[in-house]
Amino acid sequence: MAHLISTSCSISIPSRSNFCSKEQNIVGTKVSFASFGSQVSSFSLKKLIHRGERSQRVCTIHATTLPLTEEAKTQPSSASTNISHEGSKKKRVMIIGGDGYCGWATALHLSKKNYEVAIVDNLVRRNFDQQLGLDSLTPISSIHNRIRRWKSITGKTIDLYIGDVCDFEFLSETFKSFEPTSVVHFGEQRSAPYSMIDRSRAVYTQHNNVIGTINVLFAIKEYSEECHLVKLGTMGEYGTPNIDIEEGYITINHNGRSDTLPYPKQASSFYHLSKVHDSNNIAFTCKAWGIRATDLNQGVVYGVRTDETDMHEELYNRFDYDGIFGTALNRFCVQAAVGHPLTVYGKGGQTRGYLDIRDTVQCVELAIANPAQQGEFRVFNQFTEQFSVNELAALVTKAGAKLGIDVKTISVPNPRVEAEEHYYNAKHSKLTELGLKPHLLSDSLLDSVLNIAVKFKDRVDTKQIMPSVSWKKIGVKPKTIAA
Ligand code: NAD
Ligand code: USQ
Repeated sequence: MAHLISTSCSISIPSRSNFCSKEQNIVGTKVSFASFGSQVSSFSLKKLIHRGERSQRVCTIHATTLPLTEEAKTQPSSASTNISHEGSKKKRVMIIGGDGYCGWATALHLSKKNYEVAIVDNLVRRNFDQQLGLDSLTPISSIHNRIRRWKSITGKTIDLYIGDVCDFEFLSETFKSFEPTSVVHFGEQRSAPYSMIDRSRAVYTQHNNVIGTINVLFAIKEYSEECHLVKLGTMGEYGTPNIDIEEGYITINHNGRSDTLPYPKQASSFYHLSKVHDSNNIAFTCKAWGIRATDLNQGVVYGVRTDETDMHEELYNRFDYDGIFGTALNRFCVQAAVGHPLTVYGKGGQTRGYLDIRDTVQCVELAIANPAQQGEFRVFNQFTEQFSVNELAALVTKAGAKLGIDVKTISVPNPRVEAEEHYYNAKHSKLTELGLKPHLLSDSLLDSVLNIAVKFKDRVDTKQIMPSVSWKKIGVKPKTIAA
């Protein structure tokens, strides 16, 4: 049972690379961040509670924020009591990056499905917003309030560990304390434009992502050898080759001999490259140490609502629409809602795999429920449909017309270096074979994403819509993004 140990203890988020300045320490209840000459931000941490029987170091443990009297009063809702997962012993899932877009929705989904869930997050994503003057379209509560609200509605506890997975000491303590049977690793810097702002963000992205993942691999080897790693990779690792994209591996006949080899990787940003490096490191440790891992090469995610985040406004997920963290379809819906022309980069023939956020959570659940074998490095392509940017623009234009919105499209000079007209046919059958029931991009689904955009359109800062990061102009000098 969790118990209150302090309302003002000291936690430190360790500083690494240029990104984390000396000020990036949490002292008492106040946190300050300063980096790249941009804004300084702060937030409060309240009511630190830990799991007494498991925790070993006070500084790593930071769990629910419910007042204890309120915790005792809450009961599981009827919605949650009839859902359980297989197996006599509860599976313990550590969700790294559980305060983010995919991670938050997944944490709630798995908690509702009766998994024991812990979120590990250093909250750096919220700091990027403050540094760059960005904000989610949807208002999002603090992680503490999110978890408290979840507990009050469902009676279910989500443990919380605030810290950086690049700090191995911190990560070790979370492993020893929570003893995960699965780790879902979402906790990376995930924006391609962010990684292309300047040298320091490129270095930060690769350091954060590659070192964080290596640490997770070492933690599994050291503390939890049976633990299944479910790692979020990206379809962008493959690039846009002029042949079909397979799921992870391709069989090649060469000079009379044949072998099944990792599919060639041609990533097109320092972010996407960090995922390639992760995949190589994971594959190596599966062979060398017998780690069991699933690499989910996810396409672009869209939407914001899941059954669980819909339960209360304090459970709302984030929805990025800006030129750095916003992704194509989500951006187009917001642009339509505020009367901004849809920003098609270049010729608009760029084709990618897409999926609804409700399918992200489903895919992760399927991967956990059907784990890789010890020593296996399994790769699933995680998307449900392919679209070109022009096709997305046409779909949003049609959906806008139904709502009485006259949607226009402009061709913006492409800030990226990428093929604008190309062949694209990526396989994605392995998750379907495991039972994925996709939510395809129907008119009604697009209406619902557009409706969310319309509902919150007064929160949109239209200055953040146009792209501000150029792949070709990246330089050494720290660049401050104009607010
Ligand atoms: P997000 O930025 O919303 O969430 C990432 C979370 O990880 C944030 O809460 C952040 O604070 C945390 N984090 C980052 N570095 C950390 C560290 N060193 N230690 C602890 N926590 C850390 O991103 P998202 O959109 O939820 O993406 C999650 C994962 O899925 C990423 O790995 C991303 O590459 C992958 N992915 C996302 C998409 C998409 O369309 N959003 C598509 C394909 C793959
Ligand atoms: N694009 C436009 N206009 C826009 C925004 C994007 O034309 O306003 C184009 C881009 O040039 C690109 C495509 O749309 O060709 C997709 O861009 P995106 O910003 O939606 O997605 P991307 O940068 O690839 O990254 C996102 C997530 C990342 C994830 C990746 C999956 O941020 O974490 O890894 O999707 S994938 O694209 O399959 O690699």
